[in-house]
Amino acid sequence: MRTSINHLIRKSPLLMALLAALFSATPTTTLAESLAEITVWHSPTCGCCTKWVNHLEQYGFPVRSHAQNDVAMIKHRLALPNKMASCHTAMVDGYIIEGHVPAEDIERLLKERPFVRGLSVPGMPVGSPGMEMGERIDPYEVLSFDEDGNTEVFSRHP
Ligand SMILES: [Cu+2]
Repeated sequence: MRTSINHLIRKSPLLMALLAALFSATPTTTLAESLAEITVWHSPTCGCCTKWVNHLEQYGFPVRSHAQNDVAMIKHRLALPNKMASCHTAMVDGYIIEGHVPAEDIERLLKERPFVRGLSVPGMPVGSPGMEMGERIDPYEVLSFDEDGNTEVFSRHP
């Protein structure tokens, strides 16, 4: 009897240490899958564009942003359908991102890789990323589009 208790006591610290090690073992931290770099063109005076860039960066996208006056020229060069146009234009991994598209939609686009030219939030709806005005959020749609300007609803917010 005595020996068995001694045995247990003698063993238990080891057991405890083992259990502690097991339960405190932090899962091997895997680095978050790195997001593709987004190139953004916007006018140097566009405040909401800069806010949208901040939104992307906060989400984890590396952003290369070009402040330039002639953003229309970029839109033209990328053959962006006119009715998709908004304030800033971006490219990520071959897709055009136009206007205040939420970062989560861009991430989904890059995962699903649909056969489209890109995503757009036409106009500048209040409450979209970079267009915050207090509590106000106007419902808006993120559209995917092809070269000819055919669109489909990619997501709805809020
Ligand atoms: Cu804007």
